[in-house]
Amino acid sequence: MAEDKKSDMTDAAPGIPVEAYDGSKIQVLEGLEAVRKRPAMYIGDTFQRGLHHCVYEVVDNSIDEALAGHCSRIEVKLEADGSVSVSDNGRGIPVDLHPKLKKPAVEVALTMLHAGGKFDHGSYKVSGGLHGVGVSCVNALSEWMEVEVRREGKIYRMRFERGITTSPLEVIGSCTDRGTKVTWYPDDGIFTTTEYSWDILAARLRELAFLNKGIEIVFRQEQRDGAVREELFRYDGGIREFVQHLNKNKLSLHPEVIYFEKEQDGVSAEIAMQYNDTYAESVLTYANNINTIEGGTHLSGFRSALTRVVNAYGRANKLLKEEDSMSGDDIREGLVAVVSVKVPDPQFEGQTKTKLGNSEVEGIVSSIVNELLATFFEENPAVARKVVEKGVLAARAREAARKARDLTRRKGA
Ligand code: 0RA
Repeated sequence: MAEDKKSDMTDAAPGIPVEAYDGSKIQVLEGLEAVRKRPAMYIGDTFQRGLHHCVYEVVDNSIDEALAGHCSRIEVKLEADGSVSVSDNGRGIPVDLHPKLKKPAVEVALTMLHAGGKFDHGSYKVSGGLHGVGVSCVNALSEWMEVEVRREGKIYRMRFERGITTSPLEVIGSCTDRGTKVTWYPDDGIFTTTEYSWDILAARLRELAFLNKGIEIVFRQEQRDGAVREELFRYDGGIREFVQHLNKNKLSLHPEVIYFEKEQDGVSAEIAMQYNDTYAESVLTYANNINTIEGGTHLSGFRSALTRVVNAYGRANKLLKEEDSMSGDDIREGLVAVVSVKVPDPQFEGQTKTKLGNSEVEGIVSSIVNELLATFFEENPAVARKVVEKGVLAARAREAARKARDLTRRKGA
């Protein structure tokens, strides 16, 4: 019986040594086996996407440390040997022994599935990644991984191969700073490519910097010839600057970006918007730093409140004729907006799991937009007037098009 179990594991997870194990070892091996057997279940796929997804997964942990207020700088580095590292100046992953497992907390976090964050009571993970699988999955899918923790004056280090501890936690030096550095080399027996794309990673790191204002994210590549490529992302204006970036090659209708943020019932919402002179709508939505391309409750809450507030302002200020009525589509012509919410327990639905399902979020976002967009309009009447005028023009154009269509059809009959 025991023999069967052993051979099962070696078959399923090649490269994992079989030895005598205790309870937590079995748990680790079973976790590793599951991840290495069906990696796509955990990271989406084993192609370029999945490879890059692993970087996001590790970066998310540092983003969480930053969102908890303990870290201001994150560095992502493509090393000359093909490995990648993510370091931060946070508190450092705890190294004290887990009372039940009798292992350092950092080892638990990096080797046990779904262990991430569990030892940090009182704060919830905000980012969590699209799949939210944690660093232990990335570890399982890496030829090797090393972690360096700087805490309480000491530098700690440990090493893993394909998710298995090969060098236990040791002190390798002293320091005066704090932080965590995770370095790994993806397993080429798992991934179809182990080469990172500068552009793909840079785009996501820039996006994360926009979504999390004030965090400094440095992206570096050390080339074989010693040359260094580096880009720094830091946006103190957050999604306000994101909207400016999206509008940079367009003519904007008003110079100032409309911006507001509020936390209500544990959900925080941040909204930035600016109209341009085109007719296209470009509303990007995020939930916990994930681009919800299928939309969801935050988007519907935003849309309904936007329609209501713009119509109400137009009527109250006599900018709308009795016969005029602006539809949501009219009001979103030429709109560039970013809607970013942070939700304690996000439910992702839809074909690609990029649709926010939490029903409570719709009412929260719509009430925030109702209140704060109305306030913004009262305080910035020149902007409000331009928004209403643009919507009225769109409504009239729509009405004229409908009439022309009807007329053409009647003539044809
Ligand atoms: C839980 C508790 C503490 C730190 C972290 C998690 C932490 C995790 C990661 C992952 C990447 N970088 C990180 N930085 C910190 C600290 C608890 C304490 O010091 O009191």
